[in-house]
Amino acid sequence: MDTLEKYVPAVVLKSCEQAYNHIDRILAPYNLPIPTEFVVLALVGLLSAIIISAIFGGSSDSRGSSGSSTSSSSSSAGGKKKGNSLVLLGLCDSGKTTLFLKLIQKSLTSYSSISVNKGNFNNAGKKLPIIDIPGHAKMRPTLPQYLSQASSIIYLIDSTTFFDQSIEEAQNLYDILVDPSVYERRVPILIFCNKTDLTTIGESDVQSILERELDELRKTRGSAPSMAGNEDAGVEREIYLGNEGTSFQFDHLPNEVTFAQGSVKSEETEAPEPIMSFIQPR
Ligand SMILES: Nc1nc2c(ncn2[C@@H]2O[C@H](COP(=O)(O)OP(=O)(O)OP(=O)(O)O)[C@@H](O)[C@H]2O)c(=O)[nH]1
Ligand SMILES: [Mg+2]
Repeated sequence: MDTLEKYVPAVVLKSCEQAYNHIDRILAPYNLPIPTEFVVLALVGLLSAIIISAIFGGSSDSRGSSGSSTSSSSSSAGGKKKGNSLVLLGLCDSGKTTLFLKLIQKSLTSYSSISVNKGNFNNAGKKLPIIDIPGHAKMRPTLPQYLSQASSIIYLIDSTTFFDQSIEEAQNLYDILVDPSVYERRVPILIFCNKTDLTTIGESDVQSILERELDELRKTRGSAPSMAGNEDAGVEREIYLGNEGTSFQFDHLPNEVTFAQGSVKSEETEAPEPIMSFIQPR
C-alpha cells in the first residue's frame, strides 16, 4: 500500500477503497466461494475489454472478411475502397487483347489467351494499370478478385457473333453487374461493340437485346441473389439489378453504363475515340 501511495494520488486510492468496500457489502449476503478481489478484477477486465473493443473494433476494417479469400486487396465486396485498374472483360475473341496491346503500345503477338495480361496505359504521364482477362470459362471463378481492383471496366462484345451469343453475353454481364465490388462501388462500365468493320449491327441494337436478356435473367437469377454490404455488421442486402416492377434498363443501375461501337483493330495507333474518352480523366 505504501508503494502504491507513492504513485497513485490519495484521492484515487480513497475512491477505489470505497468502491471495493461497496462491492464487498453487496456480495457479502451471497457468500461467494471466491474472494471479492477476484470479482473486482473480473469486472475491471470485462470493462477494459468493452472499452478497447469500442475504441479499436469500430475502426478496424472487417470488410475484407466478406470477400473472396483469394482477394488480393481489402477492397472486397461491401468495401468502398476504390480499385485503380482498368479491367477488360468480355467473351472469347471479343478483342480484349487487341485493345490491351494498343493501349499499352506493344505489338507483341505472344500475349496469352489463357492467363491474365497486365500492363500500364500512359495516361498523360500517369500510369493506369490495365488487366486483360481472357474470356475462357475457367477464368470466371477468379473474376471477383480482379473486379475488386477495378476503377473502370470496358466490356467488349464481338458484334459479328452477338446475335448467336446474346444469352451468353447477358449471363456474363449479369455476373459482372451483380458482383458486390462492381455494384457497391458503382464502377463505371463502357460496353464496346467491337468489330463493326465487319458488321452493321450497332450499339443500340446490342443495348436493347441485352436489356431484354438481362430482364429474363433477373427472373431466374433473382431466386439466388448476390449479396452486398457487410455480413459481419449484419447490414447485408440483396443486389437486385434495376428497378423492381419495371423492365430492366441499364439506366436504372447505380453504375454509369455507356454504350459505344467501333473497331479496336483499326490502323489507328490510338484506341477508338469512345474508349479514349472513357479512360482519360474527364
Ligand atoms: N476485324 C476485326 N478483327 C478484330 C477486331 N478486334 C479484334 N479482332 C480479331 O479478333 C481475334 C480475337 O481478338 P483478341 O484480342 O485475341 O480477343 P480476346 O478478347 O483477347 O480473346 P480471349 O483472350 O480468347 O478472351 C483476333 O484475330 C483479332 O485480330 C476488330 O475490331 N476487327
Ligand atoms: Mg485475349
